[in-house]
Amino acid sequence: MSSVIDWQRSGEYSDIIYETAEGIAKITINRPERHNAFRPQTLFELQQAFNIARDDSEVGVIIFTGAGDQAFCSGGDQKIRGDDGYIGDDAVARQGIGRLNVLDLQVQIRRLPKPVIAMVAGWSIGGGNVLQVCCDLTIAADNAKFGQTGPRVGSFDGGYGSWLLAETVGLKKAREIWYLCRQYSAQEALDMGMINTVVPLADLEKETVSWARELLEKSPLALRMLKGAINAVSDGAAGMQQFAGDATMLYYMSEEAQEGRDAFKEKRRPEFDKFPRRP
Ligand code: S0N
Repeated sequence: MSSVIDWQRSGEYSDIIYETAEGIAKITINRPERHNAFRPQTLFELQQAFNIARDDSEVGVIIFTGAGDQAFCSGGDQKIRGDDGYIGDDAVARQGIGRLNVLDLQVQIRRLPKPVIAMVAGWSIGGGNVLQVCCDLTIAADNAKFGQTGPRVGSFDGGYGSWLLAETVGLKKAREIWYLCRQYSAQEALDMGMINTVVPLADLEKETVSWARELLEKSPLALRMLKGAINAVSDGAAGMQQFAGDATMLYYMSEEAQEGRDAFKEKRRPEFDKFPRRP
């Protein structure tokens, strides 16, 4: 895959790469020897990188991908799976306690008020596929393969991995994907509505960057509100809380709300009469 944009790398990470260019952040899982399976450390670093991208006002779109062209992500690293989760090398792990911290990352991607595009080459499997389902858009290479493995390897994701997938591809298809653990080509994934487009592997980054640039031309607040609105329905009260927070942010930006703040600071009665009581 040739690079179509001058990525600038920053930060010190062992399991991921964080890069930015032209208002786009690219976050790459960098464990190609395990088909980019994640371990606790990978997830800590991903959470940090997504936070950096969220806080960077220069960044409008995030591309999430895996290193190399063999895998986007193959899910939890089964080689370090203990009896109650994944065993890292942090203080918690030293007490023999496992972690299931991919769930935090899923929520973070859903809540992040900027579009996240999954750029998928090769395997998108298990918890890796759940991550691409959580992303706003997915651009796949023609060598991509998608699937869940839970009932084969002794795991399942009953959260976003199940019901968000069902919302995305329909209940019957979601059951088939999970119950039978089959693998699906990029074209099949496109046909079932699990991804947005398929391109030749050589064009994957060019196409993804082109989608990102198109997004950057759009109103950031409109994109933020649409992401919140679309996710609010399936995220229930938590989704509404996020959407309501955005409504508060917009209200703060109005003269009407600022009048309340200013009146308090100036120790006077607020003059709300000057604002219309809208129909
Ligand atoms: C992807 C597969 C089908 C590719 O097969 P292929 O092409 O034949 O390659 P391999 O030779 O198998 O793989 C190349 C090397 O990569 C290693 N590797 C691949 N996947 C993993 C993995 N997930 N963990 C560790 N290593 C992996 C291979 O072992 C090989 O290296 P060597 O030769 O050195 O051994 C095939 O690789 C495959 O089926 N992989 C396993 C896919 C899988 O089952 N993933 C885990 C599914 N479960 C989860 O993701 C957990 C879900 C989850 O995270 C979660 C959900 C809800 C609540 C909590 C959690 C939580 O656990 O946190």
